[in-house]
Amino acid sequence: MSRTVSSLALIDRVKAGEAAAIARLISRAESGAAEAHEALARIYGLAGRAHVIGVTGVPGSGKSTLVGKLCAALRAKGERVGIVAIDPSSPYSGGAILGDRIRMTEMASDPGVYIRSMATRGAVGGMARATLDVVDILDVAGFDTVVLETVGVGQDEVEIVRASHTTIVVSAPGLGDEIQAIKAGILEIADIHVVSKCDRSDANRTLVDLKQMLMGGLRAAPPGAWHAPVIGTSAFSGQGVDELVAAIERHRHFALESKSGEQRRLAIAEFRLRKTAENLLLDRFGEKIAQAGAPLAARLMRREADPYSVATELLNTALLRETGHEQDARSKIA
Ligand SMILES: Nc1nc2c(ncn2[C@@H]2O[C@H](COP(=O)(O)OP(=O)(O)OP(=O)(O)O)[C@@H](O)[C@H]2O)c(=O)[nH]1
Ligand SMILES: [Mg+2]
Repeated sequence: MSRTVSSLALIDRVKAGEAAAIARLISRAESGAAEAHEALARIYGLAGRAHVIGVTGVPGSGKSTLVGKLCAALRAKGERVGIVAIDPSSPYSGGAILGDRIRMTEMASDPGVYIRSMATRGAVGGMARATLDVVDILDVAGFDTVVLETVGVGQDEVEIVRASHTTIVVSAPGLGDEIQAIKAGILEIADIHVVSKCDRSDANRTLVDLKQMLMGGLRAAPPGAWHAPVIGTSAFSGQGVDELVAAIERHRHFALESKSGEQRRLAIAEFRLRKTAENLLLDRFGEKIAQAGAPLAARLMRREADPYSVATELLNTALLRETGHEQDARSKIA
């Protein structure tokens, strides 16, 4: 019989960089189990060293390929690299998941690289909280850089990638107008723009278009603000990868030394607080709400009550029960 190791007991092994312990603690972070809360709380206190890089862009823009190149360049500098890939849940990019996994498995034979795919499906609301816990686990495990790859569609993905220290938005030549339109919404979050696939003949056009699009924003920027560079890369020829590594390093220093970098770290902390609180709220009340909800739903169905007042009543009941005023709650509802 194998005894379950407590999450707290995994911490020292995670600190020692033991892959099996890292994988285990990550799974517990993903599951959101209450047993892991104390361990994850300690992990938070130990983390804060790693540089977190978010990579986003529309499906097929070359993010995973670029992350692979970036990872190799950072490895060559002696850095250990953690990669967290958030699987795209949008149906039109679903086909790429398997390919990514295979490529990532190849990279994973290097002990200085740790790769984890996280599924967005089913992780309602909890994905952001889990992802940031996973980043901390990798940080504590000694990975100098942690890269988060998410598809830049859907608010959740965009919010998560914003919770990184340096955000890279990848644009690719030759994508249709419809796709470019989705992209417009995420351009503003970039600290660094990458135009991928610069081995293609239509890449120059994309570079020019993107720079032109960004010109307006540049004029409005306050003095001392970070100017997001536009870097053309080719994963095939290796063009631009060193320039990208240098830009990341520049931005890392900027983020550490500037007022706006501090504001960004505060915004990340606020986001994290909100997401964790939302999770705890669901953990505590989700089941109670489901139980107490059935009779109220019947009233709603018969249109004897409206959804707003019934939902308010439901929340009040759950809250009162939680704080031990069950008797009060019952008499109020009766
Ligand atoms: N010509 C050229 N093709 C590239 C380059 N980088 C990636 N590709 C191709 O673009 C396609 C998509 O690459 P991925 O790296 O999987 O793109 P992605 O953005 O991670 O895709 P999703 O995760 O599905 O959103 C693949 O067929 C790659 O071979 C490049 O530098 N040049
Ligand atoms: Mg990918």
